[in-house]
Amino acid sequence: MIDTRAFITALQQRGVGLFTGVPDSLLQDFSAALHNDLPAQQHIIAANEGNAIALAMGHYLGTGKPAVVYMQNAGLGNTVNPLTSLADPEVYGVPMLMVIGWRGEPGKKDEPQHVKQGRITCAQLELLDIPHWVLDAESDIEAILGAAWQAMAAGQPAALVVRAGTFSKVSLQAVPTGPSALLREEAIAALLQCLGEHDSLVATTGKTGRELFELRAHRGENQRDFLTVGGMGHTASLALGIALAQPQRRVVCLDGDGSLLMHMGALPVIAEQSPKNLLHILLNNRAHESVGGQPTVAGQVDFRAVALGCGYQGYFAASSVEQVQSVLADINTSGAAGPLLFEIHLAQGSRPDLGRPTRTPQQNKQAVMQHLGVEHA
Ligand SMILES: Cc1ncc(C[n+]2csc(CCOP(=O)(O)OP(=O)(O)O)c2C)c(N)n1
Repeated sequence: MIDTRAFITALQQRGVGLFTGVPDSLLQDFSAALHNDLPAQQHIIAANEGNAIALAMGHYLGTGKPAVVYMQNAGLGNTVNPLTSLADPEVYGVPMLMVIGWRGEPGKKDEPQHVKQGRITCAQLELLDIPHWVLDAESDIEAILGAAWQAMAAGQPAALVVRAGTFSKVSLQAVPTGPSALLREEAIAALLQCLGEHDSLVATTGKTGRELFELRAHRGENQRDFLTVGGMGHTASLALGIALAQPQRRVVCLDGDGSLLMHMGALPVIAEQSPKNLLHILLNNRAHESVGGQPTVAGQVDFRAVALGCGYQGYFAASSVEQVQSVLADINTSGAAGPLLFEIHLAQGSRPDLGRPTRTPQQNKQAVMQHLGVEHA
């Protein structure tokens, strides 16, 4: 196993003064050590992986030193444009070291949304002409970093593809919490009590969908909610698509703060389309709870101002089961026209025995389309 702190020190000794990225469960020890040990200006959790590449470029322009950009391989897609159109040696030629968590590595069991991405990760890096090395518990860090730095000296990004179980355990030190004691699962359970049979639910990537799946089963109800198992940050746009296609039906988007921040540009577009039937619920625990609890910047964002400033028709907030139910009851009786943002302030936390959806994504799609009354083409 690689000592996580020793690895970070080795990077710092090579001149790395900025670590930026989006957290990943496979890299959670690495990001926990960065969070615990580094001053805030040396470790910046970006809203999405493409932003992190750009931040690393700016850092290089200002210091002449490569930054480290970490991510789950699911985030590689978000980086492709700034990599090919900016950092690439055929454009500006900017060195940086990408540290990529390898979910769905071939031969290892993983969830459906990770299988293809895991299979193509190294081939994607080859296609991008990014020199890369696989890092695992047995790797010789000095040799690999030496080779990576040599490659970067030519003015280009390099990457480490990190296998599960590579880094030694580091526990994340307490992150700032909000005033709410409500847990996400309690909030979703309260919502389910107030939503109607015809409402269409779209849940964001991570534990939200997993909890919703189990709560539906627990209530003895048919699975009908779109779980958005991948594509973090796109939940609200997906919900917009359904809402516009089925204006007679209420569409309820269960979003996360990390997810909403990742592609926040969706908000004014949703507002501009003004779907009266869209209820956008922000489950705000101020963290990437599903992958280890690393903080987001959501605690310092005034989402009321954001939503209304983008053109949403209304904003509501709650931080207890009673408030969730009374807000929903008000929305139900008033028939307030959307798009509405309903922010639920949460504490961090989830059940250790939380399961995973037992239906495949294809089965999920079919169940959703059946609920929406759409013939499956
Ligand atoms: C593009 C992309 N980057 C990163 C991930 C890894 N990931 C899965 S869930 C998650 C956290 C989501 O945070 P948030 O939306 O706040 O929901 P929470 O987990 O707190 O409920 C992350 C970072 C991913 N699936 N896709």
